[in-house]
Amino acid sequence: MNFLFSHVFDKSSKSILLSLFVNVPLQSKSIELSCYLLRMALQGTSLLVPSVQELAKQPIIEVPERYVHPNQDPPILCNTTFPQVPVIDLHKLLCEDATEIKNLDCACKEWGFFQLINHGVDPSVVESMKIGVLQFFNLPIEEKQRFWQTAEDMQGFGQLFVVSEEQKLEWADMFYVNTFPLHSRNPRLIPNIPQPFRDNLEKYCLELKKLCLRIIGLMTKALEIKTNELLDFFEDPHQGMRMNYYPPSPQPERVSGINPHSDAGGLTILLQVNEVEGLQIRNGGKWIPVKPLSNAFVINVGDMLELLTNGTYRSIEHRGIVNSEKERISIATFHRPQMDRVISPVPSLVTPERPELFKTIRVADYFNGFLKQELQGKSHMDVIRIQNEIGK
Ligand SMILES: O=C(O)CCC(=O)C(=O)O
Repeated sequence: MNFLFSHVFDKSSKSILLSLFVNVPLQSKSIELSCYLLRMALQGTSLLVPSVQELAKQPIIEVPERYVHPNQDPPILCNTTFPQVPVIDLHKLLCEDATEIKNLDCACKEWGFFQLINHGVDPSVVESMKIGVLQFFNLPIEEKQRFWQTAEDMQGFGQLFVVSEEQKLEWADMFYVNTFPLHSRNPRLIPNIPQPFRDNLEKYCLELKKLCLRIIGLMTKALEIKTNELLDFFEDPHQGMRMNYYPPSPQPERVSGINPHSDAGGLTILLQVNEVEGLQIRNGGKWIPVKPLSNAFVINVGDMLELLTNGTYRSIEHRGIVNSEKERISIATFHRPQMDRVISPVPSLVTPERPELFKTIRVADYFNGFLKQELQGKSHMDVIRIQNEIGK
């Protein structure tokens, strides 16, 4: 253990780890829990906050100051015509339809987002997931408490990226879990999720992992690079799932459901559970709503895929807004290379005309840095950007 301490962890991480072990009661020092805490000690935590779902049940007319976000960019008006996020057909892609491959390429270059139809995921698995997540958020608060985040682990119910007591909070609750690799799961969470939701979640996360690998494989075709150049990074990927519950708000224009951000990972697959509008993406300086399509997933490129493709595919800022009448639920499933991988732009996408735009970085370093700060735009990518003529 000492060898591990001195070679893998820096000084401050070692002291967090040691204090964790001292603070864990003897009877709960099972090997599984100890190993889990050891890994989590190096990852992000978030300050504990109360449930917004519970707050929104109160007869309030004004939202509490801690949830008021002044100076938000307005969305574009509904009666103006605006460009729509591209819709891509997976079935056509798998039939090697050259036009659809081109459409995929343009969507990833120009939008960083697309809606995927004919995605091949078993509809009964998706439907069970939709029912399960609603029931899970509607459990009595006393039952949900045992799934709440702790000071040491951001997995569970709560909010992410809360780094100070003064920080404005989002008008939403979320439930975050790591699903793959298995050792990244918190033994306190998934095994205690009520049935049949637990089994459905297992099926869903496996199906989405397969879909992610399919999409990355098709992206390599669109990019005209060797399949393994990208796929190797996503072999046995890390997968995390964030279920979002946005309650209605008495002052929707004053709150933020989820702050503008880009996703740190590689590829995100989002399910808009109850088809209530709320997701907006920044395109051409404007916030464009993504209209929920039934039987579609919203797919987006994350920062690590932007890095790997040397900026060819773009990780785009997006946000979630809330409304005054209806709750909104979404499930974002994130995929990225495993923590110990080192990533840099793939060789085929680095040319004399387009030199490297990003530095080489360990996934764990990028991800942990991302988690330690407030969620705000694409600012974390500045850490890895090389300031050459193209990258400016
Ligand atoms: O709820 C949404 O549509 C967006 C969710 C999101 O961006 C996230 O969970 O990172």
